[in-house]
Amino acid sequence: MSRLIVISNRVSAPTTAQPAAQGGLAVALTAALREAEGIWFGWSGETGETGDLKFETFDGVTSATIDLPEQDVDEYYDGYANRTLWPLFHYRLELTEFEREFQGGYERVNRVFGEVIAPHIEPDDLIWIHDYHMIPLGWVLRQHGLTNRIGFFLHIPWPPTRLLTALPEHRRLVDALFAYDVVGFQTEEWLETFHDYVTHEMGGSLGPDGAITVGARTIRAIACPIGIDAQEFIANASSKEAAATHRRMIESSIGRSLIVGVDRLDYSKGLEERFNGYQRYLETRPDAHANVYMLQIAPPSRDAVQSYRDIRAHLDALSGRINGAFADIDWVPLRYVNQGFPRNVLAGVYRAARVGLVTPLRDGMNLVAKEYVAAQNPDDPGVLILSRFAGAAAQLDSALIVNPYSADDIADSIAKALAMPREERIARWRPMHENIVSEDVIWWRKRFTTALMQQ
Ligand code: ADQ
Repeated sequence: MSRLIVISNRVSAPTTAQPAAQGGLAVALTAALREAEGIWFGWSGETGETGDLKFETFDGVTSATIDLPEQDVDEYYDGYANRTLWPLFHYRLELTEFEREFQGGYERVNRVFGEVIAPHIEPDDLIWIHDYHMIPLGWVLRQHGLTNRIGFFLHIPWPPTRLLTALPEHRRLVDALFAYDVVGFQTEEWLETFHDYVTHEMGGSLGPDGAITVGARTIRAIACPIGIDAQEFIANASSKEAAATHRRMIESSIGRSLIVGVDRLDYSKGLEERFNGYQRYLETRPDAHANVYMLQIAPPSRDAVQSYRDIRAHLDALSGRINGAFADIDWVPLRYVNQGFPRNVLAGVYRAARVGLVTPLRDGMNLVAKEYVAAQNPDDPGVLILSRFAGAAAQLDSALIVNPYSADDIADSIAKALAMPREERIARWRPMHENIVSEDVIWWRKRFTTALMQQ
């Protein structure tokens, strides 16, 4: 059997230092790495001279990491990845920074990754590279003479051609994708926008089974939606910790219905617009005040980037204004919490919530929507309100689908969700739950690696 080599910006294989710090992606990939005796390569997250790879094997999985010098972290990670590609790929041209140094740092770090990783690759290894930090890495590995099957999966949206062409080096970036054998996107929509670029900007042609030909090179591009570890999350939701959290939430809500949001603090998640929508609900339904409250959990991320500090400051102010305007002596309408929680605690919070409010302005997939559905009580499930601009909306189409830019739409959906009879809640929840269980993270991993092996 071929080994599986996973390469991503950050490694989340279990280590002796952090045995349990695993999300769904890490769970799926570590299971595959364990079976295939593979290696997970990436940045350690530490700043320092790039020395040799540091190998660590824990619980049957080997990880190999390097440190990066401060300049590389500034230009590659905080710069090109988070200040150029992330906003551009989330349709936020006004937040996108175009700096030659960023692009230079990005290509330099990808070359460094290629140099340190290439000597460890064996001829029949299957290589799977993840996300926008590493788009050129497949091309770099080809320059080192590697002829292995190499696949790439993009976790975020693929932007429309007219936006992408604002990037001075757009053609160079997309050319690099043609070094892969298989390129995977979260949804058909992102795949279609990629097709549009390839046909209009590169003169490429589309063939059967996802084949795309540009010049002499043919690759395969597929839609392959990521799932969650559904079984683990369902088990989480009925764990002792989840039950204790559930009790704590119910007790503290004294009969009021909970609306929950859980997101990294990121402008793409539509948090300001969500708060505005909740505010509109409170303004237009004064009778509902005594019956409802909202909990927004949003751990800060990417603090080195100014636009993230800005959105954090806006949310601090907006949450304060909402509570100032509507709170009563015994009621706070919005609990706004900036910290992370263990997964079984989150599961208990989701289960206690009558409404899950997931309203990104643009999102590759959005795993919180799937976790919320997985955590519900089958006999009395809550209602998922989901942005039409989340990749997850293609699969979870029996949610209440909203336009996240419209405060009225969010307010009306909250009202509808809170009034929804149990039969309708069950009828909407059931197909979503079936989808989450059948197209889980193991299904996703197998779908991608099977395509890569067939290519
Ligand atoms: P993210 O943008 O990080 O991922 P998302 O898919 O929502 O977004 O995943 C967030 C994960 O972090 C979830 O598993 C969630 O439970 C966890 N999380 C969030 N807040 C937390 C908290 N306070 N405590 C603990 N855990 C918390 C990117 C893309 C997405 C895509 C994923 C996977 O932007 O569109 O779905 O990759 O491909």
